[in-house]
Amino acid sequence: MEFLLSIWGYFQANILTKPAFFVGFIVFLGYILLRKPIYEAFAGFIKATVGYLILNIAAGGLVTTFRPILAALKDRFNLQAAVIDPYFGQAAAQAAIENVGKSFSMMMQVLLVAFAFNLILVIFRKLTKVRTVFITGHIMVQQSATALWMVIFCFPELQNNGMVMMLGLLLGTYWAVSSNLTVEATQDLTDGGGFAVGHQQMFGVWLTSKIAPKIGNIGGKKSKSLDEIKLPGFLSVFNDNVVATGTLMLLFFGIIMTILGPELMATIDDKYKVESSFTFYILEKSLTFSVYLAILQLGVRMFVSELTESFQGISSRLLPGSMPAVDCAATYGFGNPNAVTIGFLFGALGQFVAILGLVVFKSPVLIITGFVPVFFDNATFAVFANKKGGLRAAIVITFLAGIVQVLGGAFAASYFQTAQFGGWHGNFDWDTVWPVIGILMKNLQYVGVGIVIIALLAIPQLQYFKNKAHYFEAAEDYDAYKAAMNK
Ligand code: ASC
Repeated sequence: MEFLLSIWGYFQANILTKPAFFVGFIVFLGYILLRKPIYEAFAGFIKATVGYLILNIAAGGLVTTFRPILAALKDRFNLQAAVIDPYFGQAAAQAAIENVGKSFSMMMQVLLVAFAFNLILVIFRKLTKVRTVFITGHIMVQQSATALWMVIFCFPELQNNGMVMMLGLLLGTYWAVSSNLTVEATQDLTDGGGFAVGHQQMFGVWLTSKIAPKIGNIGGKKSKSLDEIKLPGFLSVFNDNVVATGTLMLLFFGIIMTILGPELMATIDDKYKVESSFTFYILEKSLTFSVYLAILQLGVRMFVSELTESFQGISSRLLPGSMPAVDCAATYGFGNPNAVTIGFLFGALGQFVAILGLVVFKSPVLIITGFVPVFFDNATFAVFANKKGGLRAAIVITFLAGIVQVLGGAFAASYFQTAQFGGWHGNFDWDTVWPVIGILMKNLQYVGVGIVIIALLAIPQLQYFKNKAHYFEAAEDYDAYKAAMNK
């Protein structure tokens, strides 16, 4: 048992929580299963891993550059507020767990049970109808932290082993079922890219894919897709994605950094010295956004094309009809690049309106916009919404999502008592689905956990029931699925 746990420890530390390698090895294995020569499998491993590392650099750059800027609003206005962001959420959860004298080290076993349970659900997919394996490791770690605190909060008496088993089953079910919900929409967006979304807003992606067509076609008035919009006259410079994003981010972060002021900026960014020009500092910082977005798309294209081809090996020989569920940013390489920017801006607008509402109505918990949810969730929603319902859907849905993120986040930070530790997870599913799960667990205890797991497991059954003939085809053979759906 010790030996097995140490193998798991190694796998977890070096591969599972490093999706770049995990994806690389999956690509390698996929090519081998497709009986490609070993050197081609090797080449695939390198390209997929490098592609994912590029994506990491870009996503990490965005997060480390822009997260402190938004979070600094809290200091600027001397607020007692919870930041809705998974990094703050993870830190708050950890602090809360240690505050009640429990150990954070249960995480390793929780991850093992949850990941294994996800795999089991896929292996028995004929029965369970689950098609996706969640492989976005750093997200799995963040979610385990928040969920561990929720379970400790709801079951303070539970012993560690019981905690690990219960949480493992709960998380594994959530990973499997929620990512499975995104299969059809993601395949449609990527024209059979061969992956699903395994991140923090899968219920939101599903919801978007259902309501975007309706919003995009209100009263028979069809919204234009971003791809069809060609701005006239001098505005035509904004048809270029780099110009559009650069200008909008300059406005957005320019205003925020001006509000923060040079002294505060110098304390959160040691590269800035108060003596140097604040104007050019703002210019450079803001335009970095476009830089990272461009890098991100390059990385996505690289690993997705390898994954698409090689995963056929896995889905034809090892786990038929299955797919990997990866980072939401993988979708940004598809659809209109300006969708990402639109989603961020209208999501932020929705969040700001909701925060103003909290202030006006004297909410006991105040919220500060966190960069990860406001950007990555809403950019993802906008990409899907634009595809299914055009610009109107992208704007309306992300604005509403921003409001939901703040109100749901404020509720959760207060209910689960992490506000006093400075944050809440804050991504869409964690402002909607998870608070409901938590309320059920707190009030109905084990019955609540049972209800949650059964309700989650019923979701793929319902999906299957609606499209029995082609449900597995959507993952297994997209061209056949598309042909059948177009009929
Ligand atoms: C998250 C998180 C990140 C980003 C990244 C987006 O939720 O923790 O670092 O989103 O995964 O690509």
